Amino acid sequence: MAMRGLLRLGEVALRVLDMKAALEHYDKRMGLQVTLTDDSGRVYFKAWDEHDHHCLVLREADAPGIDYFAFKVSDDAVLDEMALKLRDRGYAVKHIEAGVHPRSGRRIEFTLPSGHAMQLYAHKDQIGNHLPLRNPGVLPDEGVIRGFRINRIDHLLLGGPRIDESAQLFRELFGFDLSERLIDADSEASLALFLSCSTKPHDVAFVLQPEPGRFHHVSFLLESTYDVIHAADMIGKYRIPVDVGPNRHGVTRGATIYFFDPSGNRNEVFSGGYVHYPDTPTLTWDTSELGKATFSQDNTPRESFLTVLT
Ligand code: M3P
Ligand code: FE
Repeated sequence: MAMRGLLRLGEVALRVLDMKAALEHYDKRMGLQVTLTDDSGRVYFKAWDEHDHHCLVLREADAPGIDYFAFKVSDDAVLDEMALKLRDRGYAVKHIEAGVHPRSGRRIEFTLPSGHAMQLYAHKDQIGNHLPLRNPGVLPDEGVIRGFRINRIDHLLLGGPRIDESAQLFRELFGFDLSERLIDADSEASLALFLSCSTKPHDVAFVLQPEPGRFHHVSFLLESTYDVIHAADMIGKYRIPVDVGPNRHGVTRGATIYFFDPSGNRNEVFSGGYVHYPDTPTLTWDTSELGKATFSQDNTPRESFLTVLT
């Protein structure tokens, strides 16, 4: 595939209040696999169909929320290229040596106008997706796909101010497309912006919030729409707090369910959505159809969905 530059969301680092409760949620219920617990007590997870060592890092702290997120890039040269371009635009760029983040090559880190720490890295150890690389077949051994049957990490939604500037950086520097946007029907101000570096409807999104560095949700891909119902059944069985029950987004057209981890961080599992290409026109929603944009099966906006962030 002719893909160079930023490839995908590769890692999200969240704070949790209690690691034991977090393990019950992310490992036992969601079915992510623990690949490492490091000396500092951080726990690293991957989804079954990912090759890289981890996609989620949890750290115990006094308040929930996001420490940083990281995109994987196609090759090492991209890191220097992007560091130069970021510096040209006035961003302070921190260089992180290989190995500081376990099983990872060197990284660069900078802070977005929305207040979020973002990292780029080109290398992370690949430990495999439980299938051989030669004649892989389609199903790993029994017991590997468990819990919510999550295939992989997919995207995240971040809350903060100056979302137009953050989106501009992704478009102009990182080559992302603005796939969709939600604007105020009167002022036309941006309320949410959806950005794609792939054929997915979004890889990252921003929602306008007064406070910088807020976390709305991290989302994981399921194989089928029925798997959303299966996840919802488990969420009910184990009394996991639900934010919004099974529905379909107008934005991105994904079938979705939102729920909270024991620390109040929002998670999403979803399936489907349209295919985005670089020549797909940007879609615009406005607040006169906020319900349809967010939850298209009942056209009803949810107060908590718009206001609860960590
Ligand atoms: C998603 C998604 C908003 C819609 C969010 C959509 C904030 O999270 O996965 O499609 O309106
Ligand atoms: Fe989402």
